[in-house]
Amino acid sequence: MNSADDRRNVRAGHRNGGGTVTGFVHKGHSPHPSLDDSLEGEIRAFLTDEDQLHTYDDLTKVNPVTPTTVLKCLQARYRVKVFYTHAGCTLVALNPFQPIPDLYSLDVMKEYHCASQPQEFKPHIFIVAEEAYRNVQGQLEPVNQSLVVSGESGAGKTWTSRCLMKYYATVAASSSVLKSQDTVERIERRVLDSNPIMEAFGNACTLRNNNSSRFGKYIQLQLDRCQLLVGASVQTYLLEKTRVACQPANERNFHIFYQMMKGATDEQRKEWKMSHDQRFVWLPKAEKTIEEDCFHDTVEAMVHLGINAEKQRQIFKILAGILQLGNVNFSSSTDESQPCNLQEQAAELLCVPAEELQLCLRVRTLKAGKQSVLKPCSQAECSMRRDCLAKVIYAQLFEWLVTFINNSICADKSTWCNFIGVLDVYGFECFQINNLEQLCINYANEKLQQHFVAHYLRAQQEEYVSEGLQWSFVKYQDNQSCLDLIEGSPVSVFSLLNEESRLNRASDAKTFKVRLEKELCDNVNISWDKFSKVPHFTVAHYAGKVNYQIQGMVEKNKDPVPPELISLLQKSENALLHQIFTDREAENMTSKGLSKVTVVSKFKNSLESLMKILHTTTPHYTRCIKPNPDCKPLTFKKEEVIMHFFPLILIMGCKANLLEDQRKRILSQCAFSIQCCWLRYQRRRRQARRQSATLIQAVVRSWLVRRQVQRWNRAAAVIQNTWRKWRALLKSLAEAELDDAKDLVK
Ligand code: AOV
Ligand code: MG
Repeated sequence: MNSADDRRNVRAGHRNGGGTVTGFVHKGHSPHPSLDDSLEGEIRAFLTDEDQLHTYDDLTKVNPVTPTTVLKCLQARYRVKVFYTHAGCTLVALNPFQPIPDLYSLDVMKEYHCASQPQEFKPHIFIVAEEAYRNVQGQLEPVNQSLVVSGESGAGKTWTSRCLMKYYATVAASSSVLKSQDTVERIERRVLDSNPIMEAFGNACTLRNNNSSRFGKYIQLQLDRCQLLVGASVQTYLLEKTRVACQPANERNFHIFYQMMKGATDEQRKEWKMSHDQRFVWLPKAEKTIEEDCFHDTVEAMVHLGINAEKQRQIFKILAGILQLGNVNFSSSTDESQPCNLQEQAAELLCVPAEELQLCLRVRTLKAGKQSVLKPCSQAECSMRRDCLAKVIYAQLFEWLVTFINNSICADKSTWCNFIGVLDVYGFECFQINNLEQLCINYANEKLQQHFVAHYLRAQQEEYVSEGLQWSFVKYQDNQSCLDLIEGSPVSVFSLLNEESRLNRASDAKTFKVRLEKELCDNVNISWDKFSKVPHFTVAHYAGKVNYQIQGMVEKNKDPVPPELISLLQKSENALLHQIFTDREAENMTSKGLSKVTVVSKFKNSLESLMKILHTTTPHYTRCIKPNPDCKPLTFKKEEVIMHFFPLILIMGCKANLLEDQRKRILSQCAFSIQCCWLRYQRRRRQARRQSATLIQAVVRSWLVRRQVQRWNRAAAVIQNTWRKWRALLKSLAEAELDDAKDLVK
């Protein structure tokens, strides 16, 4: 096409409102010629002035959008204490790691809520909140909304979720009150009070975050026809119950134990057998956190939610019993006086017969037909049974609490018609040793990333459709293949893990490893280091590669609970303990112990239900960023930010110093961006001129990619083609302008 044709097309596009876009990707394999050296100089003229970077409210508007400019922009904004920035349809929230006075005040809430165009205000989490709130009513019919908060550990997800809940509790406050046994409370208060309770029982101090959520949470805020908050319901995911009995080095147990230790009255201490100087094996002394001072707040929140004094007593006695259980150790010698004494104390607190507890921990019952054989356990087996008892009690207690909270805050279905969901799940995790918990967490993140990418691209597409444009784009390489590897059928990591768990072999780790290597050897997303001393497999996730240790994975997936332990707990005279092991939840526990549903099957099912809900709602994404690994106030470390921000930059279509497979994804994204820009060009000349910066940015991006991947002929062809068209267009635009000017003069 010559420049005159281009010019005509531009004008025709202007008149007709656009045309069909044909693919930009050159299909042939022609040798790629070198690009014009003057390009860099020309492009520079359009680049964003670095001094002005902090003024950019949207990262996609920075020119060019490269990791460097995006980082500089975020850093510049962070320096001037601006913590929120848009990134297209996503909000980026930088963690200040210090309270920012007035940023979340009532006045600020009102300002955003009452504004006719809140999106024109400075970026803020309240814009997202308000947009969802206005969307809920819908133009034709009400549409449920979901606010998805993502980011790595310590990035600020839980903080942001709390802000969102406070916002709705304020702007959608209703006059409805709920009456429980002892209290009459406004519903907003109760919904907010669910937070301190769940955080006390489900959060812990880790190396990455002093208040790290060790479970995922999706809370639905229920709104009535007048859009007033009338109730809420909470769904939780995969509590890290292993923490009760085993805390990683320099990390702590759940906050509630420390709160009890610090906040108990003398009377309570006596009842809980917890003296001031008492040492508990399961309460390692790591860095102190402010959360441990919150016992009073936790108890107050319990009262507000209707957990009466007697129930509280039962709860705390169970927790004290768990702590005592942790001090029980099993010597191999015949001297059993020390463990017995401690076991008695634990039994007393758990209100179970001491001899039976002793027997359950030390002797295994083997069923042989109708007969039972008793077999003494080894020292290691005894410890495992003790840990298992503590974990199952804590996990069931947590579940009971969540059910109680739901009963207390959930409105009758007839009183609400829409909801706004807030999702706060654990971020992507990659430690030195990763196990089943990390596999599940990262699998959840893969699912959410896929949802996010689809949403982001759909948003772009809708923009073009609304402008009356037909378009097509190079398919973005999504993470479906990684998801197939983890959860797909017939063969995947989960399916093999489940099969091995069902077969109950003695050498399950070994056979699981052999089967993984054999049956998934063709999958590009999984690899092995055959010479490694610790058997593991490596999964290439969207956010990077993670090594998963094979040892112990099958056992964790089975999560067996000896049936003797369940029967023991059912005999407890602690009414709550007795109830939680005999009521509805206990139905899942067969007479052989917990039912055979494996951990990954349960998690996969609950995640699928969550995804179903997300698919039926309008999503709003907030990406929280942790600006430094040490949680230091107002400190911005580029290396830290790029590492965790990368997946978002990737989807914004930038390039970085990446791994080979990630480069490919970028390339396809580049081609997509170029097409989008080209479309805009064709649509309207004036609009196209405004958008030229975006085109340049795409060209720069492509050019930079090309420099890195010279051997990719296709990339070079795309770039060259775009560049040629762009120059021709600029020329034609200049000529068109000249014509227009001449017309005007006439
Ligand atoms: P997370 O939920 O993303 O981590 P949090 O929400 O617990 O992270 O945030 C970590 C800490 O950062 C909080 O305890 C606050 O001290 C601080 N913080 C976060 N956001 C803000 C803010 N907007 N203003 C002031 N301080 C903030 V994890 O639960 O570990 O994935 O599993
Ligand atoms: Mg959290």
